[in-house]
Formats: sequence, structure tokens, C-alpha cells
Amino acid sequence: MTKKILRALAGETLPTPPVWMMRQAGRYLPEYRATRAEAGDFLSLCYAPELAAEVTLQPIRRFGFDAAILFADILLIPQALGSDVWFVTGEGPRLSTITDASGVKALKPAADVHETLSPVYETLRILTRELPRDTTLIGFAGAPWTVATYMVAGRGTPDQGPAHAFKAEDRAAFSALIDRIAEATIEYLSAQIEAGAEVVKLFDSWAGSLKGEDFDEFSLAPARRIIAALKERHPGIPVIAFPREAGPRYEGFARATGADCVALDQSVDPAWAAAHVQRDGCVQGNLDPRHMVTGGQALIDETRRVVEAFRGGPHIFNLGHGITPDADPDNVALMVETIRAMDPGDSA
Ligand code: 1CP
Repeated sequence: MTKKILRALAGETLPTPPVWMMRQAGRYLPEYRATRAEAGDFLSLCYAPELAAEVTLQPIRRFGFDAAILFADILLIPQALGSDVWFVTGEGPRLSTITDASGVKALKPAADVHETLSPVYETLRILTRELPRDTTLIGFAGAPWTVATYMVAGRGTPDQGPAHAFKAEDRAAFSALIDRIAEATIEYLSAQIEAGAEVVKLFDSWAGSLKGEDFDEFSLAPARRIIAALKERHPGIPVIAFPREAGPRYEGFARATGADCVALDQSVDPAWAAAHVQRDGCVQGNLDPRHMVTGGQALIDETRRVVEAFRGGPHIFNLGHGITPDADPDNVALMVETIRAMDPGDSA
């Protein structure tokens, strides 16, 4: 039987949605913290195939999710293009900054990224052997705009100010940066698919700060280009796009980019999305990750509300954004149980 996630991505409406979670491997799990300590630091964990495969498998063992997402990070691409990347404990990522055309020119060519990223492909090959038969393996990359916001600012920023400033000062150089990241992303995701990824997801976590033409040019167009190239090289490969906080721009995003599924953040009303986004195909989402911290009856009620809202079409259950380190694993188990108990064929 075809895996549930692949059926939903192909447009099938299932009795209950398949489920996985953004950031399902992470600090809220004690077994993750133990493996990370063994690896030394976060980036070493990303480049240690056996350990990265182990942390990818941990949430599958614990919760029986329908998908495993490769353990890596969107900031490996900047590193593979020649930026310095490091993580400051308790603060987050730091990168060397790119603020003008000369910085963009100094980046490596897209075809060179495999040199740095080959351990990631090895992680996927291990996972193809070790995952349960009905679990789908998802590969991923950051979308060019989101990756560029980190490459320009050298860190995470609340408003992506430095990237907006670069774009305003030298739009041609900024476009060249977006193009270089898009080309690298095509190389990277293509190699992930060859190594065993059955679905790929593009994370445009900061898409919501792009407005009007900027959204079209720097979120939508690069997604369309990447998706077209992947589908040309790997016919039939399903792609999930996540233009986080796109608001009304979620409508039509799948049609415009060729994505098979659009992932929705928790700011989107499920009833609205069922009418305006799901009519184009599969949607993924969008329980507020706060429920993984607070639990209780509200978690059960909201989980049911999301499932009910999307019941008329193809749906993959997920959170609206990543689970946070303060989440309680018992709440994750309760969410999965609640979804699966909604199967009309299930006597429970
Ligand atoms: O152990 C640790 O302390 C590191 C925490 C951590 C983890 C577990 C980071 C640092 N990255 C990851 C893994 C990761 N990152 C995965 C794979 C695992 C999984 O999903 O289970 C994925 C898909 C990502 C994607 C990612 N990294 C995004 C896009 C999704 C999102 O959350 O919006 C982004 C923006 C990043 C950058 C990043 N990496 C890590 C942090 C703390 C951040 C955010 C930095 C910031 O903006 O301040």
C-alpha cells in the first residue's frame, strides 16, 4: 500500500490525515539532547551521518509519525557556498555577512556545494535502510529569500531588516544572491532525492515579510524555478512549499509555483484555507505549536478542529511552525492519539 503521506500529496482525501511535526527532532526530546551532547555541537551533529540518522529516527520510534524529516539545517547551504557558519549556545546561528555585490561574487558556484553537503546525502541513505516501511522520508532546504536573510544579516533577525536594506540598495546584486541560492538549492535537493528523499520541502520561514512585487519576485518565483527544475530532473517528486505568514498570498501559491502541497502557519484560519487553498490540492498544518507546551482539553479540541476543517480534501496534519524546546513529549503523543482516534473505521 502506498504510504499515506504520498497518497495525500497525490490529492487523495483520507479518513484521517497522516501526521508529522516541524522540528520533530529537537531539544524537547531527552534522547535528542543526549545524542547532540555525543556529537559535540549542533553543526557536527548535522555532518555526522550515523548520529543525524539516529536523531531523525528518535521521534519516529516514540510517536510513530507518518514521515521522518532529514536532520540537517537550512544554514548548511550558506556554509556550502562559502559563508562561515557557527552556532552560539543559547543564542542561535551566526554567519559571516554579505552586504554588497562583491560579497555575492565571492560565493562558490552552485555545483560545488556537494563537497560540503555529501554527509547529508549519506544520512539519507542510512535512513532509507532504517525507516519503517510505511514512513515517508522528507528532505528539505530553506527557500532562497529565507536563506538570504541569514546570509546578509549574519544571524536571525526579527524583521529581516538587513536583507530588505540590501534589496533596496542594490536590487541587481540582491537578485544575484537569490539566484545563486536557488541554483545551489536545486543541486542540493536533487542530490537529496537521489539519496532517497521521497518528498522535499522548501522552508520560506520569512516569506511573510515580503510584500507585493517583492513577494512575487523573491518568494514565489524562486520557488517556481526550484520546483520546475526538480520535477524536470525527478518526474513525479512531490514538493511541499511553506511560505510562512504569507496570509492572503497562500491562495494560489500552489498553482503559481507547481507545489503539490502548501504548508500553513497557525495564523491562518483553517476554514478559510479549506475554501481558498485546499481547493488547489493538499494542504499541511496548522495547529499552534503552543498546544505542545500547554496540552489538556484545549489541545484535544484544537486538534479536532483542524482535522474537521480539512476533512473534505487532501491534508497532512502538522503544527503551524516548529515545536519549541519547552514542549512536553506527552502532549505530542496526545495529539497523535487524538487524530488517529478520529478515523470513522476505528472502533475506539
Ligand atoms: O540543538 C540545537 O540547539 C539546535 C536547534 C536546531 C535544530 C533541532 C536548529 C538550529 N536547527 C535544527 C534542525 C532543523 N532546522 C531541521 C530538521 C529537524 C526537524 O525538523 O525535525 C529543520 C527542518 C530546520 C529548518 C530551519 N532552520 C528553519 C526553517 C524552519 C523554521 O523553523 O522556520 C530555520 C529558519 C532554521 C534556522 C535555525 N536553525 C537553528 C535555529 C535556532 C534556527 C533559527 C534561528 C533564528 O532565526 O534565530
